[in-house]
Amino acid sequence: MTTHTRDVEVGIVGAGPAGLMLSYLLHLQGVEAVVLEKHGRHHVEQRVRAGVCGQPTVDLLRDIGLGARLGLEGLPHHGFSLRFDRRDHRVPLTELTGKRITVYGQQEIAKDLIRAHAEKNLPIEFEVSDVALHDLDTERPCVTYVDADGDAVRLRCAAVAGCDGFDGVSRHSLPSGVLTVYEHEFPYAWLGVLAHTPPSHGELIYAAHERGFALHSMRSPELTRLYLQIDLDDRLEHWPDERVWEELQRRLDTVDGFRLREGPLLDKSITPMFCFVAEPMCHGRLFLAGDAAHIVPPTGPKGMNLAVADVRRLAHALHRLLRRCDPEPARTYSESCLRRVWCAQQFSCQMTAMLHRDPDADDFARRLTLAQLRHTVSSRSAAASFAEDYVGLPFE
Ligand code: RFL
Ligand code: PHB
Repeated sequence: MTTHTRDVEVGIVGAGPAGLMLSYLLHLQGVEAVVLEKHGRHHVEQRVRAGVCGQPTVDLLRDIGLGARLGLEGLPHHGFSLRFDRRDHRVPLTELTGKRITVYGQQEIAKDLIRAHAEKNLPIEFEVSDVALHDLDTERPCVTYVDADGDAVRLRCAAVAGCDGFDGVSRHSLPSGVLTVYEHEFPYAWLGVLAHTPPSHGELIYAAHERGFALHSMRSPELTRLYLQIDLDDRLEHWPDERVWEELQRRLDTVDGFRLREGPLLDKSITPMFCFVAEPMCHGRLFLAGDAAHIVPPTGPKGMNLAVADVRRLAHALHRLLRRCDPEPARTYSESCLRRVWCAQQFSCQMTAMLHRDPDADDFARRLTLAQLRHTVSSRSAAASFAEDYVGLPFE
């Protein structure tokens, strides 16, 4: 097999929110990049994942001219409910913080970014395989891969961005001993479903119930997104549609007779609840961003927003490094991202522990959790602090 050689300033592995956004931000700063994605375009545009965008993410999409569809179809929310003791306790986000969240699916952001790439002829190579990173310790790292036509390619770069998520190759390409990994696993998972039925409530509902956590969210006026806490070793085949609805109805039940609108389930998947941070987020000319470097439990909707925060910083750092010969922002990239990451990690873990039923907790610990929930909604300063963390830190 012959190997074609190509030159590009930045090779980006992964076309999730991190990789696509980085490529577009680099383009806006005149830095050329190529995105390499192992899946096809259809898969990337249909994958159901994040739903909640913080205001910094929304503002950035608007600032770079990609906010039009989000403005029309995104659902702005000014608060959400914490439901416990079979009652709603509203957290008025906007009243407490002046900010809001926007419900707009991750795959819609992917579609907007992919379309913007197509309009400007920016390269995204879908369906690549055998991606491998080389010479990361030098100023001329390279990425080898096999393209969709089966041709071997050697991409010579000035920097490589590992935006290939938790299961990607980038993080594992670093020499052993470089990374320190911090991990924590919760003893439960989430079953997520997408239902073809209008939301049953105008806002998100996070329900803490003695049978376990449940979440009512949405994607559009016709699509409801719902989650259930399940056992860590549970499997999809144990959750026929009728059982999913029965359990959701039980956990979201209220004293005044709340009922979910039921409908056909379009998607069903299981997500283990775990956290992970790899430090540092760069080595030589490889920069990790998004889920490739950190996972936060999705209870506090932060993962995609963190990925966007990382690449905003990375685009600036790479521009300074490659166009201004200024290595300083690249040198401090990891440290400054990690500050935000640990803050989000702390919040998401605390929110997870507060809302889920821990199978290993004793009655004393359960009482403490209930006290924490009550305090969060009854003290204005506690609610304000919670709301501030939930909507997310502004980008510097
Ligand atoms: P992604 O989205 O995983 O994208 C990585 C891309 O890399 C590709 N890839 C490769 N390509 C080439 N060669 C290889 N060897 C490759 N290996 C992998 C993959 O195919 C993929 O296209 O990572 P990225 O870009 O860092 O984005 C992170 C977000 O996807 C993630 O943090 C969020 O989905 C987390 N998350 C949420 N975040 C929020 O901000 N708000 C939310 O409401 C929210 N809800 C959620 C979530 C995550 C969830 N799950 C499924 C974990 C709800 C759920 C249930
Ligand atoms: C979602 O709609 O997928 C969603 C909403 C809120 C979360 C997590 C996920 O905290």
